[in-house]
Amino acid sequence: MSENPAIIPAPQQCDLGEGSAALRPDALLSLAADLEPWAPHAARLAREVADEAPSAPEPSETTPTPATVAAHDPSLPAEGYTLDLSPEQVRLTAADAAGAYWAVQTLRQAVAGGRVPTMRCSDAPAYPVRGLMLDVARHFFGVTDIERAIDLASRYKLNQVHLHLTDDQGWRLEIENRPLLTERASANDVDGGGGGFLTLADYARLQDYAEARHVVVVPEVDLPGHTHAAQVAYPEISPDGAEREPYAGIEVGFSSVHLTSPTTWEWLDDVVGTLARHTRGQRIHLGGDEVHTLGREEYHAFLEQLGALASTHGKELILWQEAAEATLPAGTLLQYWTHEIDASGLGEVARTRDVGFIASPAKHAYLDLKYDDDFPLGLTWAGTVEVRDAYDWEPVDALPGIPAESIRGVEACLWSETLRTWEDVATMLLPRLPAVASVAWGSPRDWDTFRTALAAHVSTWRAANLPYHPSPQIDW
Ligand code: TNX
Repeated sequence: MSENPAIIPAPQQCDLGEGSAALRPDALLSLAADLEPWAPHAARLAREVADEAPSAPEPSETTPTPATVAAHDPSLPAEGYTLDLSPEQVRLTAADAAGAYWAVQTLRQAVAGGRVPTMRCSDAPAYPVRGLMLDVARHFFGVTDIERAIDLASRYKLNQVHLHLTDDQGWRLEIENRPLLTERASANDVDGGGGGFLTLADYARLQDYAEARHVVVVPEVDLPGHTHAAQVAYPEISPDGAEREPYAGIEVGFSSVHLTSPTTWEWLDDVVGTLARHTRGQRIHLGGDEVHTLGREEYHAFLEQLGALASTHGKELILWQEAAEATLPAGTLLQYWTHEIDASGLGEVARTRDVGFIASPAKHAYLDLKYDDDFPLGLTWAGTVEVRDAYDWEPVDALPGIPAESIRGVEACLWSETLRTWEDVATMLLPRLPAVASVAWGSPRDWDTFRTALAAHVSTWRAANLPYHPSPQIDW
């Protein structure tokens, strides 16, 4: 047996054979040509891997070019693939274009020094929704940084990047008919700094970039709370109608829009309508978390009307777990994040309503929490999250009483109260994002194999200029 290749997330099944073979650029290019008609993004990635591969020996009589096959096989599970690598052949089959893309990501990781081990892998994700959330509201991160986050997500086979676009401190997306949101409510952040926002053209460009990596962008406008910035721009949607100054603190739960006024609902129609018209994916996230000023009934009535509005605009919803007991449109996904609010009713909701769950339990998946108490960045409200905490957990055990079949996904969340630069973001994501991605893929978990594989990934992070935290849990 050869040494385990450092593939993260670990494939469902990989059998290693004897020895290894040189993976020459010409083999990758021929694979790319086979992929082009049905998996063009995978073809592009294969060409990139060919460019990255160290120049291998010229083909000779003793080292023939391996035969390449890239075949579409719809009988495989969604996003699934098989890879069969040997000195004689590079054979890839995939259920769909996404599966082919993930297969090439695996191939890219398996190539060490231009050689691939002889191996046969058969792989598919356990969960259809595998996400990374980035908070661009507390501190703003623009197109370049978001593209970097998309890149990192797709390297680790995550297929969703969720952008938390609005919060008390700032509004970060242009909205049709509502110019004051970006004119008056975007130039602020947690430090009282300059903030920023995405134009709808930026948003389209980000979706192009994501699509080319088999990632869907899910935009979040947080409602009805976390809306102080929106009320700075449009005081008429607030409960008291009063003018407000920008907020630069990190308290939560104090703001809410006026829940029932026609003025609020006209504004909501512009906001939800813009999101729906400009988002290519099937889902938008409308928040629903931490509204400490509201009564239960008025909160539920608001969400029910909001759900109907999203349906009118043709989108399905994701909401934070607090929304669970409202009557929501069929197919809504609820995002579980904390055990600190009463979660005892969620199992019942899962069993009796047509909703699914995304697992983002803070103790494992909140990558804005500190690695340890002395870490300079991050929060500690749910404790600290070392690499192993992010790796060693199962969604069904972390979500109280929710049946396994209701769990549709796993998402890592990165809130940005304490994160100011891309370097801060990358340091929080690496090496914990690959850990949560392993849970999201449903990889067979083995801590020692994972630690060894992580250490082998450092060279690729260095090559991509990505800072990481040298956690003492890993032998770097
Ligand atoms: C909780 S998660 C929040 C955010 C904070 C985060 C910090 C959630 C739905 N609300 O507003 O930024 O904790 O970890």
